[in-house]
Parts: sequence; C-alpha cells; structure tokens
Amino acid sequence: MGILNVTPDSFSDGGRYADLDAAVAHGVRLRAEGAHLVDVGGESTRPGADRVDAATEAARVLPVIRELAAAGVTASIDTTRARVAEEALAAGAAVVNDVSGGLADPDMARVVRDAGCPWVLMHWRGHSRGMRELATYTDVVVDVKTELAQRIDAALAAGVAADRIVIDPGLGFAKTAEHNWQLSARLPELLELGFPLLFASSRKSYLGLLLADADGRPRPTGGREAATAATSLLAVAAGAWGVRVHDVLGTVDALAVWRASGSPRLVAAPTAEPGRATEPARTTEPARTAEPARTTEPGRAAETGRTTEKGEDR
Ligand code: PMM
Repeated sequence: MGILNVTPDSFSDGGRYADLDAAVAHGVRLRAEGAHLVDVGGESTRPGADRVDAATEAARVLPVIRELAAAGVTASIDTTRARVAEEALAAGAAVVNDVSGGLADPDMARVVRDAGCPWVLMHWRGHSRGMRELATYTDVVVDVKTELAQRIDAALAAGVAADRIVIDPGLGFAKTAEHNWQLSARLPELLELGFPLLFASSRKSYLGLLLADADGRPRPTGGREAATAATSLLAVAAGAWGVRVHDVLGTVDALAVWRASGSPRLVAAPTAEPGRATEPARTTEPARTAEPARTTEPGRAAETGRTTEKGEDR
C-alpha cells in the first residue's frame, strides 16, 4: 500500500501533493513502482493535529480518487468518516482504511457493509489531539489484541463479512516507541485473531529515535527509508498481509530480496479466508493479497525519499 497524503500537514509528506495533478501523478508512480493499493488521505493524524471538517476532507480526496480510478489505479480511502468513505467509494475507491477501527463514526460499518469492500480496522484509542495520554497498557500486545477483537466483533455484528476485514496494530497511535517495537516483535499473537494484518511503520518517529544522532536528535523523516523497508520486511516475514509505505520501490525491492532468498514465513499469513484461526505452519509462500492485481509491472522511475518535516511526527 503506497501512501498518498493530500494534506498540508501530514508528518512526512504534508503539502507535497496538495495540487491535484501532482497528487495523481504520484499515485500513478506508486502503482508503477509496485503498489497494489494507493492510500489516499485528506486529514492528518499526526499527534496533536487539529481536525479538518468533512467537507474539506472530501474536497481534498475525491478528485484524486476519481482521477486515479480513471487511470486504473486501485485506491483506498484513509478516513474515519462514514460520509467521506461513502463518497470516496462512489468516486472509485476500492477499500476503506479506517484508523479508528470503526470507533469514530458509528455509520462506518453500514457504509462498508453495503459496499462489500475490504475494511482496514486499525487499533485506535482516540483522535490525534490527546492520544499520547492514552498510551497506557498492561501488556500492549495483549491489550491491542483484545481491543482489535472487540472491533472485529462489532464489525461482524453490523453485518460486515469476515472476509472483508483487515486488522492493523496502529503503530504510533497512542503507542510509545517501546510499544511499537513490542507489537512488531509479537505480530504472530495478533495474527492469532485470524485476519489479514496491515503493518504501517513508514517513517514513523520510533524509527527516527532508533536512528538518532550522537546528540540524541531523531533522524529526520527523509532518512528513515531503509529502516522502513527493514521493519516492513520483518513484518511480512512474520505473516503480515500488507505494508503501508511512502517509498514503495524500496520496500518492493526488499521484499524481492526476501522472496529470492527462499526464507520461510515464520507464520502462515491468513489471507484467502480471514476469520479462521491461523495454522501455525511454516511456508515459503510469499504474501498473497486479496486485492485486485496491479495492471503494470513495477518500474524503476523512483523518486528520492526527499521529505519535508511537518510538525511533530508519529
Ligand atoms: N498511519 C497513518 C495514517 N494512516 N492507516 C493505517 N491503516 N495504519 C497506520 O498506521 C496509519 C494509517 C499516519 O501516517 P502518515 O501520516 O504517514 O499517513
């Protein structure tokens, strides 16, 4: 999943794709580099970010999704609002990526159920403003697993089909760096829920802290691509179904190395029939996705990982 934020203030790419043509061109490039999905977001979720209203969010994302669909690029809509999701699906989006896991808008389950589209349920405890105070856990993996199970149950109770559900641990959302590392190391426990898992570490602040300079200054977002590819690769090797990244080419290359190496998955990823318990088998199968296949081969027209710092990152 390639990231396309059409926001002025996202932590690493805010302001770069505010213009429609630039946004669409970037989405097409992400697809050409190997993204199966281009994730279009119109509201920044970085810690402390102010909310935008639904009309502003919709005005940012809808034209981009429409143009991407016309160009044959499969898009997901990154929103917590049912109304924005519904309009995005009508404009051609194929997947709803909801960082609130259905908690922010009680109408989201209906929209997803009626559309019959995949729904990414991310672990979430509250909107960006104030989420740092919510980062308290007894055991972060056990607690995230329990809370994700509640979101899954709510989705199923609302009539969403089990094979439409994807889970996501929500790195950086009410999580400290240590929480992120624990979740990353113990993905198999989350996979026991029996659903495909999306892993989204790209450029997040725990990587900046890991790579801090001698004076303790976090590595800026533009210097976190190798760490993103490494964490994404480890996640796929551990059984993740998908990874959400800014630099698609770097991650695609890392995954190509992993595939060529013949290294087995540590845990068989739930894919075809999510909702069933995962067999703890070892397999050399690379990730199969439930998404429509991409229509062009990955290209090499990579843009550099140049980014701008936009306020606090995740
Ligand atoms: N993180 C961000 C935005 N959307 N969606 C999912 N499913 N999981 C995430 O962890 C996630 C997300 C924030 O990062 P960005 O500002 O780089 O998009």
